[in-house]
Amino acid sequence: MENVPVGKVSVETNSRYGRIKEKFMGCYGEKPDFYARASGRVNLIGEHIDYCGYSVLPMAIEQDLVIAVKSNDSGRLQIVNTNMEYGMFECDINNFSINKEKPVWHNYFLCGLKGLLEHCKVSSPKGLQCVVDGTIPKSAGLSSSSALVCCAALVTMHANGQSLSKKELSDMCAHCEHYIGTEGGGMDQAISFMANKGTAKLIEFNPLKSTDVELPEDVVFVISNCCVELNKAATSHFNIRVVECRLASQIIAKTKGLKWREFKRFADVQKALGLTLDDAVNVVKEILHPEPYTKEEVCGILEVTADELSQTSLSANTLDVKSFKLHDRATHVFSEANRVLQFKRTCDLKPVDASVVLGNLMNDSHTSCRDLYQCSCEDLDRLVDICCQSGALGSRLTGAGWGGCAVSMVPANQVDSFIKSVTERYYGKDERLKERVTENLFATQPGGGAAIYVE
Ligand code: ADP
Ligand code: NG1
Repeated sequence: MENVPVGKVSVETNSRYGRIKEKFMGCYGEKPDFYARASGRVNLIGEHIDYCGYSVLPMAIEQDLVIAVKSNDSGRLQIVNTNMEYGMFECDINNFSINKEKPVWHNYFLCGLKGLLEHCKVSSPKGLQCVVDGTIPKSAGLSSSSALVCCAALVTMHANGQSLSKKELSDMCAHCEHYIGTEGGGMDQAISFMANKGTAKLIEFNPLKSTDVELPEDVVFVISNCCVELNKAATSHFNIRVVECRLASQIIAKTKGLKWREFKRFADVQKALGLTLDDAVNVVKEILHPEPYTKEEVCGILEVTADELSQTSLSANTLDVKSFKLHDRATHVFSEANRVLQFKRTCDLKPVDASVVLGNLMNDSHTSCRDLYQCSCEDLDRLVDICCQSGALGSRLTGAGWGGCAVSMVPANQVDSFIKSVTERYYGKDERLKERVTENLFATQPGGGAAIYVE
């Protein structure tokens, strides 16, 4: 099993690492022992289906999170951020708690720290002095939070002389990001560790597996941020969707005579019933009604009390939700899972019109996210429309949504005119956005995964 690579970095020639080292010496008076990095990612297709057990198709991006580290025997964790927006933090490394109600940035670090210490049963953890430096736009669907969680786990692993494979780290980090309260799937953590420069990946779950996906050479993927931010852990939008999917799969399971309490994910129900994804869409039509379900109706169908439902299906921040949209969420998940497979097949078979087929799949994915899954927002929809009018063959929201980024597939010879047009039509209209175009609108190539560097 493959481990995270350990390489060399020259702080003399790499100005970013040079600046991080300088900050580290300014804070702690000594030079760091090592640096760890974890990248952000852009999901090309397969939105809100990883936590339902379905494959997704992301690639790592160049933007990443780097942590410079020195270990000691102080029993303390000290973390400082190069961005003044994030205040410094210090705690006992053997005794800390993760605040779900107020997900301040250091709590993501603590998720990775706790996950690794528990997984490896480290009884006397090393004290850590850290400087964190991130370039991934936050709450923009590019996975800044997971990069921090994964990087913190990697730091803890290396400082304590532990060795886990990329796969073990991915599974462990997917689980430990739940400490902050969001019940995501494992896409972000898997691509963060398993990415390879130059290729997108099909990520499959249970068991976790990643396969290279060769993208057409005549297109470039361009990311644009609508600049509306939504923090997943601070709101219940994300977990409500997770719960809606869980309830829909449990109702389908029960109606079809399965032991519904044993099911939480669509993929497991589909497998138990021996359905194709197309069959599954028809089963949704047959069993679920398009109107929202009240909690009472769900309890009636599953034959449980409201308290029992909280145990079997809800999460801490969804206990008070009164109405669930099940038909539309389920239809999105099954059809999106199908689009991922079609996208991968098209990349493999390379028909002459491959980029048109892929573009259409991306457009359909956005429509489904917007209308059925309702995880877009007005500005993001406007940006996606502008991208399509500016020459993209396909454009869609990427990541959790409710704001954040669109990813567009653009003919390689039209990238400059695409960027010019989106700049004028979206960013140029707003004084605040005008100054921030470079960081929010950029072409991207598949980047590499997590790594450790020493000088
Ligand atoms: P994303 O979709 O980017 O993962 P989330 O809303 O889930 O967005 O998480 C964003 C949070 O992650 C931020 O509010 C902050 O707490 C943390 N975070 C992201 N980037 C950094 C960074 N460079 N330094 C410290 N914390 C960060
Ligand atoms: P981002 O874009 O990082 O908020 C979230 C989930 C993913 C996945 C996508 C939607 C976490 C850590 N990440 O990603 O697992 O469900 O939304 O496809 O919860």
